[in-house]
Amino acid sequence: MNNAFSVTRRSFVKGSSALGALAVASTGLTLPFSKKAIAKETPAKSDEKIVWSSCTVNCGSRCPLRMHVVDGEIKWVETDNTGLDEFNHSHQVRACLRGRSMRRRVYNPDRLKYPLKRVGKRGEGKFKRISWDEALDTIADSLKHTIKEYGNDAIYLNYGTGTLGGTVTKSWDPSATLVARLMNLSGGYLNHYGDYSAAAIECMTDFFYGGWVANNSMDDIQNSDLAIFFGNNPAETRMSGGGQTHNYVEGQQKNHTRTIIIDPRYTDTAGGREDQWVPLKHGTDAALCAALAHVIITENKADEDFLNKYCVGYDATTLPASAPKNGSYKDYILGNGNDKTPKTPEWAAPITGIPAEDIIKLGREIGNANRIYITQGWGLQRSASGEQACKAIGMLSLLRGQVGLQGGGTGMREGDHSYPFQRFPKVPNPVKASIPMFLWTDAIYRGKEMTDVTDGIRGVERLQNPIKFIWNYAGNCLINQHSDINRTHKILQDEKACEMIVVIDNHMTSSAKYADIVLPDCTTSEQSDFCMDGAAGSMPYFIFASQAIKPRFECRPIYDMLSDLSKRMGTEKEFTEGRTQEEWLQWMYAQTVKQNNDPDLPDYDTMRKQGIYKKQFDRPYVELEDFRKDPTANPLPSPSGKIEIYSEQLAKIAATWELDDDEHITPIAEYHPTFDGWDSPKRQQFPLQMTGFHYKARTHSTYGNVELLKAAAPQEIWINPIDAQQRGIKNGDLVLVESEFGKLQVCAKVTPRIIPHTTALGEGAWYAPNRDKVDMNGSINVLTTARPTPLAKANPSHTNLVEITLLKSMGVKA
Ligand SMILES: Nc1nc2c(c(=O)[nH]1)N[C@H]1C(S)=C(S)[C@@H](COP(=O)(O)OP(=O)(O)OC[C@H]3O[C@@H](n4cnc5c(=O)[nH]c(N)nc54)[C@H](O)[C@@H]3O)O[C@H]1N2
Ligand SMILES: Nc1nc2c(c(=O)[nH]1)N[C@H]1C(S)=C(S)[C@@H](COP(=O)(O)OP(=O)(O)OC[C@H]3O[C@@H](n4cnc5c(=O)[nH]c(N)nc54)[C@H](O)[C@@H]3O)O[C@H]1N2
Ligand code: SF4
Ligand SMILES: [Mo]
Repeated sequence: MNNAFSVTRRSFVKGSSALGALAVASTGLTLPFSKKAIAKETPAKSDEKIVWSSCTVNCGSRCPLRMHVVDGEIKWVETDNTGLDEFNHSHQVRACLRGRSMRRRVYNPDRLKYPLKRVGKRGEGKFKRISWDEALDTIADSLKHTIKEYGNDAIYLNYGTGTLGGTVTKSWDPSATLVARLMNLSGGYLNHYGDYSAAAIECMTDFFYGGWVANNSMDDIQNSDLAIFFGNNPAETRMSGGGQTHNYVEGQQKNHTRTIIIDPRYTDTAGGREDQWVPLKHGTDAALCAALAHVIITENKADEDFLNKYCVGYDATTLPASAPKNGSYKDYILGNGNDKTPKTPEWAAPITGIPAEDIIKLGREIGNANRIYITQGWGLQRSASGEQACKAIGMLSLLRGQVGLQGGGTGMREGDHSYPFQRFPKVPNPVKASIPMFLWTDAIYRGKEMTDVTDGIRGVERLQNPIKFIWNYAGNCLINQHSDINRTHKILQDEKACEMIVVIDNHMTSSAKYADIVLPDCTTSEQSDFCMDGAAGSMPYFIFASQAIKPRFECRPIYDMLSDLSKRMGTEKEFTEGRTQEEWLQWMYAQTVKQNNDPDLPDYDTMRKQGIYKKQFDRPYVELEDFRKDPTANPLPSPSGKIEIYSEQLAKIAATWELDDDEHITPIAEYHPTFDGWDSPKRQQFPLQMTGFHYKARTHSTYGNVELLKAAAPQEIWINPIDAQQRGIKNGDLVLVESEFGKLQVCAKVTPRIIPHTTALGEGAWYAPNRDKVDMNGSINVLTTARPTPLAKANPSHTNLVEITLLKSMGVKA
């Protein structure tokens, strides 16, 4: 049996905590028993059946779970035990501790049991049980009323990623959900663009590359001589044995690739495997990259042939005619631009907190390496200067001509090989208007004021209606996951503003407490679905998750409940096309078999028994390989067909949008101080920067109610010993964390793993306010700002200023 508690040859790594070591155990590394033993099916007892299921939450991975079911109840949970389990050779897709605790989520006391109608105020959590008929009638009436009184653009599908890994049950992106299918058959709904994950980088790459651009897959690190991780922490954010963390650990070891981690925190990805940790102040990557570029350019290491052939705007040679004469990237770096400031290492040192000599050394390493795998996570772009930071990092890969090469890459976030799978067919949305996803609360109270140039509205110049009806399927962004909880609370209190909120979830979350109607959904264990979309490197796969147990209480699958609702909306025939959920699965699989013409694909029944299908590619994925080979035959979708180091479109936006003085949209990547940044005057009152991070204890808020996981990886705020000592705080003490927007209580983790004057708190803890609105659980969004970033209008969730004070000494030794 392979379980997460096996000791691995890396479980001794320094600096990694218990769950970090266990995460490594789940990466499919060689375990101290023979391969044969691993591949063997764990024998089921006679009264027990083993059913393949899946974990479908949004952790960027996707893991199969083998449910051991006795008398209709899940007794324990195992994971993938198939394949050869070798690096880049059909390795095992082993679940992390969260997935392995699925039983504790399915049988959690917080489970929603019946449809509910709110009887108290929004947020109070007072409900009465109602019948399914009453719930669906109420929703149908409200939908019809909203469409008639206001129009379809007053109906909003809030962001929700709780089950994005499903196919029928897919909760993200919104247009791929069954809720969208239902609404589009009745006239549509208000769209949103961007997402809480990566809105800034998505928006910036549209102008940089002409559309989304990823990177080589992480196993390509085996072909690089230098790997640089800018705020990318796969040991915590890609914990499945199926993908990136496995690829990182194995690939790095195979080639002994020199690895540098750039992060304000010493992460689990560092965890003793790194060659160098370069700690920097949050929000200063663009300054660091400018100084690295200065070293590379002045020491003649820039690949000018590449820059001139594949890009526009590096220097005067390819600068668009509309640009100012001194407007190129090279001019900016060397100090010939309007700011007349050369971006020397000495300039960047006080901004970043990194000594100039370290910047010079790193610049030379990048300048001298042949193949460089530069990768960035999304934490640094979930910041007030997110758009600039992600482009600035991308510039390093361009300067060294790494795009489209094996062992090189784009400098963006890792990509994957993929396996085509037929999804549930979409119905087009007749509504064209689209808001930035982060501005949905604004669209409730000032919808009609929002225009293209003030708020990035797309599809129309101005919104015609405020949001009146919210669908919230498999999401906790109504409250927990959206910034500035106290502000959202106030906006949702007004029942005349947003008139109806429907939440479809498995658990009584803080968002569910704000619903007018709550619909109890089945978990993945209670229905069948195809599951996929995990970051899988060179081995894409899909999972046939079969129903393991009957739906609990009165829970119903989303397909069933919305089919019933479609009857009330008069669209049942179009919604179901006459198929049951099982028949849709058969249909999608038949289409997939037809499209792929892959002799290895088994028939439907065999696939169900087999549980997982893996496709092994023979080499790591290379992003933009065709463009690199022939940029004329394979141009990019950008206006010039090339990589736009200088973007004329951005120059135009900068000239036409309404922006505040501290907001900067620039045609090339530049560093500018930002609101709530390291040099903000607000630091007089709130002297500590606070970044968030995605935490191994949970996937956002999901699994946040599993006591075992809370004990294994407690919620705590990281604080450097220097800052702790100044405040009389010792490791384990209970502290009060306060920002301009709210207060919370949490225990302190006093550790040199975070730089001085910066603190860090894992996002996703369940919001639990006391009477004074002080959150008692360490739920970060009582502290964050609802102010969006300038260009993408994205969530700057990691840019915060706080003060921390001691509440209670716990007498725990450091
Ligand atoms: N401060 C701060 N805030 C952040 C972030 C941050 O870094 N800092 N990160 C942001 C990011 S990147 C993201 S993606 C969002 C994530 O925000 P969400 O998409 O809201 O993610 P979760 O909190 O996991 O909420 C998922 C919900 O789906 C429910 N769920 C799970 N499985 C099922 C199912 O099968 N059916 C149904 N109906 N429900 C199900 C869960 O119970 C949970 O309530 O948070 C964002 N918020
Ligand atoms: N266990 C777990 N895994 C997850 C999730 C989860 O909730 N839990 N969520 C999933 C989702 S939806 C997403 S979008 C991804 C998120 O993936 P990411 O956005 O990459 O994850 P974060 O932890 O927010 O940020 C990554 C790192 O950036 C660092 N960082 C913060 N500010 C800066 C900065 O200014 N510069 C630099 N260089 N580094 C900085 C943080 O300390 C952190 O270590 O993770 C996915 N995986
Ligand atoms: S949370 Fe992610 S890594 Fe963990 S089991 Fe689920 S899909 Fe796999
Ligand atoms: Mo995300």
